[in-house]
Amino acid sequence: MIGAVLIGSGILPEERAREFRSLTDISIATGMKVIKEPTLEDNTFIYAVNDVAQRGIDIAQSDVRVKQILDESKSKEAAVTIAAVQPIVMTDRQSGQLLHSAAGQVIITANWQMVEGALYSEPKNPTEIANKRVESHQQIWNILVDVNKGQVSQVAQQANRVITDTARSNVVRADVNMFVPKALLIEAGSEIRWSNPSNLPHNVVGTFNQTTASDASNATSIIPENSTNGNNTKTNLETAGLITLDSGFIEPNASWQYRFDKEGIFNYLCTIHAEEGMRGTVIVTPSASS
Ligand SMILES: [Cu+2]
Repeated sequence: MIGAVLIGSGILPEERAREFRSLTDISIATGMKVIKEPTLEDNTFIYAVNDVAQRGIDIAQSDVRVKQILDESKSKEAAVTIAAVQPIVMTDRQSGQLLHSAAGQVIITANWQMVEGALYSEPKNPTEIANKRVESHQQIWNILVDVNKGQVSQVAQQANRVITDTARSNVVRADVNMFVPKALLIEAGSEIRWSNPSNLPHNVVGTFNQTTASDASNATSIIPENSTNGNNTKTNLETAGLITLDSGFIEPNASWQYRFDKEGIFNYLCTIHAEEGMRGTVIVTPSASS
């Protein structure tokens, strides 16, 4: 039995990373398992860090309190992220045995935004919202489950985070821990700049799917497949009309920009804060001048 289970409340992810110690006799299986990709119709993203943690999602989703959280979030047209982050599964190198604790943790994040007090649910052109007041709300719930007993042991709601800003044309603010605005609709040939006014690094990672938004609604891949396993070469992804974009770390007060030359849909996330639901979408329509 592994005793060291990190429970997230009040600890920033980067602080958790600092506490990480490599264990010489134990290896940690990694690889994000994507269970549901977000689509334009249902902006819910579900992933687990491993098969055992994935059990926590089913356990949580059958709980009455969790069902209520998800229903309320959907009624706000929030972008919902469900991340099963515990338990970590480890392999004992000597016996080859898999070890994990019974304590599972599922983090549910709902992100919804308002422009001039009206719910921002449909992505808009940056020029339409420029100089307007944008409010971004994020609500986080920590669900603790017992993966052996199949029960939810605790549902804890964290404080609501709010970021208020004046929208700037073609700029997405990468802040703690949300992208503002979370979705934009632009014409091919436009450039978007992600700027980081916070005191933490962020990144922009995802797959740009070169297809029309309606076709892409059922086939967007937020996690580049070649980042989770080495089976897909970049060439295969490119022939499929998929381009992997990775900004690298955007340090505090720095920014990163990208010009979208073709129509398509770009679902992305900050991999550092994925479990906190830090993700966004850029929809690129054909250029009006071509
Ligand atoms: Cu981030």
